[in-house]
Amino acid sequence: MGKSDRFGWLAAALLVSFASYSYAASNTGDIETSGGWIRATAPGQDQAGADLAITSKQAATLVGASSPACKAVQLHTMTSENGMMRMREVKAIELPAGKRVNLRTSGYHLMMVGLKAPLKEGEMVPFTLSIKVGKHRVVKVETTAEVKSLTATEAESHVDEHMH
Ligand SMILES: [Cu+2]
Repeated sequence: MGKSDRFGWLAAALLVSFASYSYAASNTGDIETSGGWIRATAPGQDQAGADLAITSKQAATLVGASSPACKAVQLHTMTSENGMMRMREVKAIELPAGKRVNLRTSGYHLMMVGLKAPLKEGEMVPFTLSIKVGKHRVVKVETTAEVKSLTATEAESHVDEHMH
């Protein structure tokens, strides 16, 4: 092994350890998502509400989302007004440190707007979440949501019944 080979090997080892260090420091490893699902859509349906659980080790804020399956993804909140479920867009959803936040049970959902194709049972839909950690940094977190059948028990929630 010549001198330059040895240097090359050392540089490679340093690069690997630097890469794993910067991954840990990016904090995306500190944010976990689970249980993403969307109800299958009927032909012609333009929108769909997706549910998801997010756990962040540090206090963070969900500030946006996108998906290649639709034109835009909005953060929606749901409230009951005179017995009617209504939803509106919000700019941010708080993710308290160490707490698993289930969007739907917290009164939120990801609203997919402008679906490019009907969502069919069994499909996995990719999402990119923009999560603000600390005051200035926004990390991108990749996740997926499974499309469940139109008759899925979980889908019999008010998510799809509320009005715009
Ligand atoms: Cu909505």
